[in-house]
Amino acid sequence: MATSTYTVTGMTCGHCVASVRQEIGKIDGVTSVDVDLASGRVQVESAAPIAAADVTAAVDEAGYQVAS
Ligand SMILES: [Cu+2]
Repeated sequence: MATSTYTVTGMTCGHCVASVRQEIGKIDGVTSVDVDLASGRVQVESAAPIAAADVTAAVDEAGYQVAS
């Protein structure tokens, strides 16, 4: 089990949260995605460690950015 945390910018409502959750959830091995709208913190749990680039790409796909 691996957990990684990211900060996502640009989310403004529950719809944004749902989009981010859905895109990250498509990544192979992801078991849970926790998004805090107020802080932009996204916690990703996966069976094995996943590449940060995959999460960045998924967030990008949803229309938001991962803060570096
Ligand atoms: Cu929104």
